[in-house]
Amino acid sequence: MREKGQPEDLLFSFLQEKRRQDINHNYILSSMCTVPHPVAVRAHVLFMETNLGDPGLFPGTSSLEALLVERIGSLFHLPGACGYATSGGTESNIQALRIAKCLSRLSRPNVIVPESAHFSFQKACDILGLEMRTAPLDSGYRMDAGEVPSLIDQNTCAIVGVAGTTEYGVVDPIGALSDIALDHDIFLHVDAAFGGMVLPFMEACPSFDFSLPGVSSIAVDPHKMGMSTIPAGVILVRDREFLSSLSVDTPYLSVKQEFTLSGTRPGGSVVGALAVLEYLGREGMADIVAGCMKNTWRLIDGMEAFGISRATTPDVNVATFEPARVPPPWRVSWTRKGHMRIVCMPHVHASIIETFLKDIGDSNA
Ligand code: 0PR
Repeated sequence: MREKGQPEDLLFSFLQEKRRQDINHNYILSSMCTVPHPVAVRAHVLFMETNLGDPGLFPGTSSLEALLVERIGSLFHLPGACGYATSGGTESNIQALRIAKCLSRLSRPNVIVPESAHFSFQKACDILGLEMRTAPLDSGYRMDAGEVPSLIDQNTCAIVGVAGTTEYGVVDPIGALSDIALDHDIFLHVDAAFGGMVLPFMEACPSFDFSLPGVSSIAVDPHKMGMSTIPAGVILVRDREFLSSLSVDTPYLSVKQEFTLSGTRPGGSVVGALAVLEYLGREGMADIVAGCMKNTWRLIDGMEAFGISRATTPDVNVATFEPARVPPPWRVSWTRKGHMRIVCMPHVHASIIETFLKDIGDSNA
């Protein structure tokens, strides 16, 4: 490190130069994150130095984390749901499988995930020593629930379904998975990291939450469609005992036990997540989601007018297409099957979609 410190103006011109190298959000069509809502930024700054890892020192912040869990629990049809704020979908998914493993007390446990599962499940299985069994998808890229029972054996500790898949934006048949989970008495985790902040605000949406009796836990990420600052995820569980199964003693903290994965945890982004929900309410969230869905359909129609067909019809604001030329500086992403993927996040305004369509039309004419 430097022997003597650098003057602030020099330092910040260096930092600003680096920041300019980042891609402008006006061209980012590949991301499930977005520009945070201004109230999230304001709340984040207010709670910048708070640490949820030692909640006894920050009882006000900690009560806001509890309120966030309560708000999302009600949204997911279980007002008394327990949970806490994680660093995002990866941590929530690891914790869900950790709970399932703990509760099962199996020595060689396996879990069943759809082929479309996010790669965080690979990390979770690796860390937890779980065998990962993959269920195939149907022609619409949804988990084929009919194939799940044949993958279950006496060592299966969890089934995972995804509500809003990363690549194709579809919702797995969570209702059918709930029935299977109840029949076999197996933990069912729903990864709604993306869809959890979209589906409840749509006029008609497939069931994916605690209204289905077999659903044991849900992951949802305010730092995706919840427009909070990063990092903000939430894991919710049906039964308080599920989280208690992960508790460890924390002898010198202001609380005596914790069940989180991270120790030190930011309050800023968590309060940011709550601030967005409180400020917008259901109506405001529904307006944002409706706008994103309108843009998704406009994009699909526009691309198909150029002869670039959709790969599938999504349930949420993720559009996928047959491959086509994408001119710079646009940033799209590509699925494992080679489809072009565009996420119509709140920062991807209608005018951005029109400019993108014009550029695509010109370069694929
Ligand atoms: N579950 C699902 C369904 C996800 O889509 C993601 C991330 C996760 C879990 C993991 O969440 P965290 O990344 O918060 O731990 N999905 C995005 C993806 O892989 C993450 C992302 C976001 C990637 C912004 C790129 C990007 O620019 O596509």
